Amino acid sequence: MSVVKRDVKNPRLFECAWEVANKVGGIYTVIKTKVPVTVKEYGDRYCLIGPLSYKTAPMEVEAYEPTDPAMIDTLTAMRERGVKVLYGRWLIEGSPTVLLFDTSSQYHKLDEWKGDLWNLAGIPTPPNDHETNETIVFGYLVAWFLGEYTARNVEQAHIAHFHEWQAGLAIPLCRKRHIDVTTIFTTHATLLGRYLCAGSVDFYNNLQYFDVDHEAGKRGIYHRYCIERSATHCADVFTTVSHITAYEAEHLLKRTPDGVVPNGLNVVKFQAMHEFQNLHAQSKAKIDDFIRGHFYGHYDFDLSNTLYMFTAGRYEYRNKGVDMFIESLARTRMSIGLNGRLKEMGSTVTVVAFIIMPAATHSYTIEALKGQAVTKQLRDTVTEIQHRLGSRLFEHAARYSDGAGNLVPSISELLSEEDRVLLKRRIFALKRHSLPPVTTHNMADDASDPILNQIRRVELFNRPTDRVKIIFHPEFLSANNPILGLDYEEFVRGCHLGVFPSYYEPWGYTPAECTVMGIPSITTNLSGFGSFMQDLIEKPEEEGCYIVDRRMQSLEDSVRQLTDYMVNFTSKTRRQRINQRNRVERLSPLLDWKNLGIEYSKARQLALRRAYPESFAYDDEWDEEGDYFSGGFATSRGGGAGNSFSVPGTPTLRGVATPGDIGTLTEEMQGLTTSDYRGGQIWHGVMKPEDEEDGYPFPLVM
Ligand code: G6P
Ligand code: 1S3
Repeated sequence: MSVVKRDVKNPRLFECAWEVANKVGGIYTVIKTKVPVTVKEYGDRYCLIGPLSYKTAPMEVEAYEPTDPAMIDTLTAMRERGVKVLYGRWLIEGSPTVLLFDTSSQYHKLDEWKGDLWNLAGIPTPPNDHETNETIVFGYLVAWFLGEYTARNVEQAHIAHFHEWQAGLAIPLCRKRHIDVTTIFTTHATLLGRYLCAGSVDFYNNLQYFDVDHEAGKRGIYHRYCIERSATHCADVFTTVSHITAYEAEHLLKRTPDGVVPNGLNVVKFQAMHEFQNLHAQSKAKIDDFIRGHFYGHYDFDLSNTLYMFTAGRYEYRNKGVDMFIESLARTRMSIGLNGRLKEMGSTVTVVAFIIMPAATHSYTIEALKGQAVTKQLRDTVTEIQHRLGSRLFEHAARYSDGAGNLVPSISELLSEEDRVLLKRRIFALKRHSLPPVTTHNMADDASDPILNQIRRVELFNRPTDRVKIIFHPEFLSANNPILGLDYEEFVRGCHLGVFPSYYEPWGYTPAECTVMGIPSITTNLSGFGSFMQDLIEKPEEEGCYIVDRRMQSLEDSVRQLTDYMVNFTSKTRRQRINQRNRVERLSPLLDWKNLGIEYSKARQLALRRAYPESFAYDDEWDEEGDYFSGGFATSRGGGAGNSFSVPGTPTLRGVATPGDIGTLTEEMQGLTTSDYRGGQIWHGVMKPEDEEDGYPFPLVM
């Protein structure tokens, strides 16, 4: 590719995503948590590129002027032509350099660039698709930048890594313009996959057969699909975040990925094991406070015998498996769900199931606010009385005896008539004629909201007789909320079990986050994370990582399996739960970027080798030195802590020895199909019994 010999051992890395310093969804988590290990490897040779959002950038980025002459000249040249750009440090751990382009500064070029895109790649673009317009302007700006910069910095090799279709348009442009940069494209989901799954399509059994152009056209996303597909095909290296998405990409984007780069997290290790257990107890106490208020008047269950389960994420009812969660809590076509099973067993355990998914709402319900208010008044009153009672007790005791030998007075002697009246008033205020609400908010679309409708259908109404209570909180959590005022992380720590029975989930950060916080979770083998854990750990459920089979059994059986997992969880003693949390937390090195970052290093290495083969021809000793495999990464997994009395044993892994074993990125992978590179475990869709109906999976139970 290159006419000049560039330095491939000290390359420059540009990582480009729509969510750089701009939180929209999961890719922000990927980029942000990965920064420390990438900075460790690349230092100042690393630069992230994203769009300039005036809403978030002032809080996230500190501007400074570059010192690299090629960067100074490039930015000067672009600024002279009206491009607005913010160069600075992203204020996160690792403080990486970022380059943010203001797309609005070049909107006047949109039509010209649209025409160019059509001439260059035959990609059509409709006039009013804002997201696509942004993608085009951003893509052209990034390609412009890379062209200018690589022409000025001719010493180093340049790697440009792009995430998702919104950032990927620069890839075909770099290819067509012969820009001297090697490119990587990582997809975190496919456009078509997401659309198809959200409908009632038997997705996994038909992946090979979809007429992709037709399906994209039917959904009005043909132009977006073309951008995604051209990025996929023009990249030197193409990767996805999981094997299941690799399989999907092979069929929907028509390129077999070069390998998988699993998503990691920035794992924070506590000095002592009990620290995260203490955090659980502290956070749980805050959830307890909310529960007392929410269930006022019906607070007839014992909080020390109550378990908090939850699901959370973007409101994708079917894709995120909320439908299966609710069904398993209540009842199924052939068997009773968790609520019925607990009643049948005569269990005294109460389960509160939270659903945290943002939807359109008007405000909090009066009932939800009132519950917290009356409980708070009661608590304040009890505190006041407690003080008065304490003073009286002290006075009495200080006098040694009342003369009648009465050393310790009874409570009725200490409680004044006034206190009694006040307390009674507060208790009467707790009287309630309605059941505790299933949602905390007034929903904009109450009558047709899928979650509310399913709750109504399965009749989970928070009755006193129900062992399973449900709370739908249709807003993301924040410590500033007047109700359930906790940040998401605090909430997760306070819960006992995360439940994420997803149908479409390329990776799935929610159960991964539970794992690193030491909270057990349930996921499925249709999620990237679930399959990843199943591939690595021999008996994941023994480690507190439960995986529902949504591939090889009927829907009814999957629901039953999920119910069984939850029922078994409720039978654990406190000691068993504590041990399980310790075991789960021990899995976190598997998800640590310090280990998983190696897959990104391998992708970059492959990209360099493909773009500059001549630089590697006589250089194989480089591999043997382990240059790109070391870089500060740990070389064994699951390790760290030794076996001691209070520490659970290391989980049994399926023979993986080095971080590199997890991924799949090798040059030899070329030409294979995804079923080959799963090491014999062929991905062949999901089982669908003949009698299973199409369409909505859970029929009405009358
Ligand atoms: C942590 C705390 C313990 C507490 C326990 C409750 O382990 O360190 O003091 O008893 O959590 O666990 P549970 O599963 O009942 O919420
Ligand atoms: C995607 O975000 P989503 O929730 O739309 O990317 C995430 C990061 O790779 C991934 O965890 C998730 O499964 C995908 O679906």
